[in-house]
Amino acid sequence: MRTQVCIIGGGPSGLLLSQLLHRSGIDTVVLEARSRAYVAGRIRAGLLEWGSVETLRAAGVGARMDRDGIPDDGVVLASQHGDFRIDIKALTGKRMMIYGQTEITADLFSARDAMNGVIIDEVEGVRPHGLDTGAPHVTYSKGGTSYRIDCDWVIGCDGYHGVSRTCIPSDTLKTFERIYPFGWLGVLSETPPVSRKIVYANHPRGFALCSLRNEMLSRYYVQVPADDAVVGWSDDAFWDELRRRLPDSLSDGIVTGPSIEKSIAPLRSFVAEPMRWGRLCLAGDAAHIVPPTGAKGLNLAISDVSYLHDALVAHFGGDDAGIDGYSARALNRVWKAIRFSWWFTSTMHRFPDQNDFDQRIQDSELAYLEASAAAQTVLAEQYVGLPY
Ligand code: FAS
Ligand code: PHB
Repeated sequence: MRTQVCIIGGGPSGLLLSQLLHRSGIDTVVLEARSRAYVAGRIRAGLLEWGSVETLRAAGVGARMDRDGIPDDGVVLASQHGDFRIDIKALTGKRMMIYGQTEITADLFSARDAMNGVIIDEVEGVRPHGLDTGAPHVTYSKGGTSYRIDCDWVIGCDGYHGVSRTCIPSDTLKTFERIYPFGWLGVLSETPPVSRKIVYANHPRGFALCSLRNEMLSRYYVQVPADDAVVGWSDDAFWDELRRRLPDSLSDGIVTGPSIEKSIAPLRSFVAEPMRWGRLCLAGDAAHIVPPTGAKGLNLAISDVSYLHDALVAHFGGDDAGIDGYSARALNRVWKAIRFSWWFTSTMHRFPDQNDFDQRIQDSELAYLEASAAAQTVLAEQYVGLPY
């Protein structure tokens, strides 16, 4: 088989890149290790920057998002000393969109099918070759048969545990990492959300987050120790802990119900440089991971894909400036989101070795944010997403 762009990984990054390139007349093949049902069933992100909204619309997959998504103009920060709202739209002129990653994946699968996009799932042993030549190829197997795809470019959209990043020589690849000593226990429940606003809560017992997917689908998180196990958390224990960490004005309004999804996600900050080596480019979680505090993971994947789409269209038109500048351009935006997510995580979470001084520092950071339009603008422009 031959194609112009072979994409390893059929999550949001790979599917969106395939969709954008196909609409621009560029041939792609997506290789995905898991089944379509598995990929479609993954419950992850829920909050889109405005740049992501515009990119999804440009890809022709914005209709359901515009119909079912919930535009979000602000964010609430809470602590033991009360809560306050930051008006993102008033400060930046832009808004966020609450729309689950699961829905985005479904929209992308539908669009790919409508265009007869080539997605080969449940593949094994994917291996890129000849990345340092002008004629790379990718081998893989499926159902016991081996295959080869000759291509012009290989794009690693295969997430943190994928194969692509390992193809960059160790004397070229540099990684940066911060592992946080806690995780997020997340619950999805078919209950009315306690607030139509997303609420981030700092509490001496630990961080909590109130989010939603729609009027009858709530998404909540509480910080838990890094070695905690979801089996130790009954639904009642979760609801009790969530209430303890929220101001009374919110905790009194929590409507509980059975969890339809309950899982613990570890938190880390991670960046791999460069995001290009020869005819290989990395995008999304294959290149970077952020703690979900700033809701940047999926949004960074989308900006990487937007840059790559523009660069590859120009490349196939004879102009290599975009692809030659892709890694530096993507990393410039990635590192600003990494910093913001690190700052927000450090401000809102309880660290195991934290003392009273540290709690006072967090309290004063929130008090300054509450009182300062300048401080709120700094948070708002990063939260809604820096320009592409
Ligand atoms: P993905 O990991 O989504 O997709 C990579 C794909 O590549 C997978 O389908 C995998 O099966 C496939 N693959 C891997 N190795 C392969 C191989 N060798 N061959 C072929 N295919 C291979 N982000 C937010 O913004 N907000 C959140 O609240 C949030 N919560 C998260 C919770 C969890 C538990 C996790 C893990 C992530 C969360 N994220 C969140 C981040 C998440 O949404 C990612 O940023 C997003 O899925 C990135 O998409 P991809 O880059 O496509 O990577
Ligand atoms: C979510 O709705 O899942 C969500 C919202 C905001 C975050 C992280 C996750 O910062």
